[in-house]
Amino acid sequence: MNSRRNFLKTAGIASAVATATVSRVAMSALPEPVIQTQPTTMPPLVPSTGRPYNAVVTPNGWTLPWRMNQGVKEFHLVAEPVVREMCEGFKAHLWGYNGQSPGPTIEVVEGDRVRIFVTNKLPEVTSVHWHGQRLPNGMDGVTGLTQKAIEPGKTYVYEFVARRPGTFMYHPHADEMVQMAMGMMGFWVTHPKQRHPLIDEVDRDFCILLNSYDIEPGSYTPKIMTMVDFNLWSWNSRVFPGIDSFNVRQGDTVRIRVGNVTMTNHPIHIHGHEFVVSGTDGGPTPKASRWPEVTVDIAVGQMRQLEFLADEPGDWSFHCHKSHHTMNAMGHNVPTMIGVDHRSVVKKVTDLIPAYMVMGERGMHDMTEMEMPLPDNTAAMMTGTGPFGSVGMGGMFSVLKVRKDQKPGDYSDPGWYKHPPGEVAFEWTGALPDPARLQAEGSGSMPLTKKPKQDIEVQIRKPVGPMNH
Ligand SMILES: [Cu+2]
Repeated sequence: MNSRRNFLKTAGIASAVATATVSRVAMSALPEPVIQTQPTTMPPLVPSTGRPYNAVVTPNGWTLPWRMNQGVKEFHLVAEPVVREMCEGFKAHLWGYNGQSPGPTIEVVEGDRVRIFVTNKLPEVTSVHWHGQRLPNGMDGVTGLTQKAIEPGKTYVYEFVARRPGTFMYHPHADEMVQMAMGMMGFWVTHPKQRHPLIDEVDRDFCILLNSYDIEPGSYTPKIMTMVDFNLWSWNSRVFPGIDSFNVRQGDTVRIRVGNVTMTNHPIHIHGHEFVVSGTDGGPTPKASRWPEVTVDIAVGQMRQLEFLADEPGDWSFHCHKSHHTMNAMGHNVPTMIGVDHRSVVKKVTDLIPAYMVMGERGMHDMTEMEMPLPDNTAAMMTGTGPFGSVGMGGMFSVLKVRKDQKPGDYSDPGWYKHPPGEVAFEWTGALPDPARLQAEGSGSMPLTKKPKQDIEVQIRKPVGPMNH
């Protein structure tokens, strides 16, 4: 979580790195590519040319600057290997654009003529597909079908008019399984050119791409042949506690644009507020089709706009509701040990292996507090420390911070919420009466024809196999 001062510092680094990465001479006719390698959330890029709009924020990401060339907005994307810090102490060797995965967010206005130069610095061919856009067929970016593959070292030019306002993304349409598993994707927002009956102006506008990786603890590069068993569930290629909080002012209207570039669905859930789905990658939704939700399931390849009024102050969890998607890398084939009394076994084992440690006999929360030796490059499985102790989370988890005194346009982290007296759950210290149980509990719908000789009790055992589906 970062301050505005950090934004400015990293902005300086960005332009210094840019000139070093791609030779200025080699690309004199092209817009100079801007490179950003820091995982800091950059402030909204307020447009200095072209039509005005309320710029978006990409948590732990940034927006790509452009240059105006005779009325055309020119961008330069560089597809290249990148090192992405997924959270503190954990770096992944990915492929991305302009120094990062995901690539920079591209923001334009409905009706803009857009020219995008794409330079391929990957070791294999690529292309860029502009997911959801209305455009001439030959600009659709499908290798072999609508264009030649962009060979390593080559630059291609895409040009089209951003015809439809809304929420879009870009990604390769060449060796897709590998290139998306390696982190190649980015956000695209087309703002409406004038007041739109179905697109409200909002005070805060966020963009997140849901992505997933399979990186063995201690290693750096994703396993590209993985199709379902991913072990890292990320937002903008970051995992909790590496995902910045969503900081808003009480009374702000908030839009969170979400795109799913993983191989499974994600029920995205917010605490303390109800939202509506105001748009998809197909455009804004008709008002009559919007109903209140606190969770929306986002399928593979889909984009959704969540919109709400942030009127409840506090630190509100915002996360994927698949509980194994709010955990980081771990081994899966571990039997459940809840309820197993290890005391007699432990004595015997520690006589042989003094460092032996029992895991999970009272659940897994203990894992969040113990200091376990981890391999050199990995993320703790369940972690993050809040004002009341360990949060015990990882992966697709962040916090919506709603504050009365957050200034308009200020996206910096306000720190932890200070709860008013009497508004925090507290420990009951009085006597605990015996529970009054219903006598009728547990009767079946039909009588058994033959009574079993003895009662059977089972223990729930989870997980029993790979669990990352
Ligand atoms: Cu999920």
